[in-house]
Amino acid sequence: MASNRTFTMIKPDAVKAGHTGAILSKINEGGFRIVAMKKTKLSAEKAGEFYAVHKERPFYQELVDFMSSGPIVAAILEKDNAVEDFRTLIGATNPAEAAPGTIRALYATSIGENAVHGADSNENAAIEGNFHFASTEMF
Ligand code: 3AN
Repeated sequence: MASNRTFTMIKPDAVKAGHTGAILSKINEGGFRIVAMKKTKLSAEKAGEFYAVHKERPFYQELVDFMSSGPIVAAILEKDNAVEDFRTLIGATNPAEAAPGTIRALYATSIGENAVHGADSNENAAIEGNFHFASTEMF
């Protein structure tokens, strides 16, 4: 059965460009309920830990440097079929390939600086949510 929770981050590029409010509106209009949310900044060490699964990929260091370059907004979101529906709402990793109207089509500038993160499985959604939030911060 599909889990009803996913995990997202509004990435440093989108926060810096002032798109936080617009992206939260899209999330709201998409029918997601906010379970937990905070604005924070990842250290390079924390960003490296979060993206450890990509350690062997050529863009790993670039990704860690970018994700620790400025504040992000992290959130746990709730909706039926949350992981899949959220990935539909954000669009393809490469904004040039993202469907019109998706968050990445609207706000991402490149494949590396692509405005938002969305968990890719129920298992990772739970791991990533627990990485950023204590259970006492989830409502
Ligand atoms: P998604 O975030 O859509 O699940 P992944 O898991 O393939 O995409 O990649 C994780 C993150 O790594 C992306 N959100 C993006 O910021 C970065 N990334 C992916 N591919 C590249 C690339 N070719 N060059 C630079 N950064 C990349």
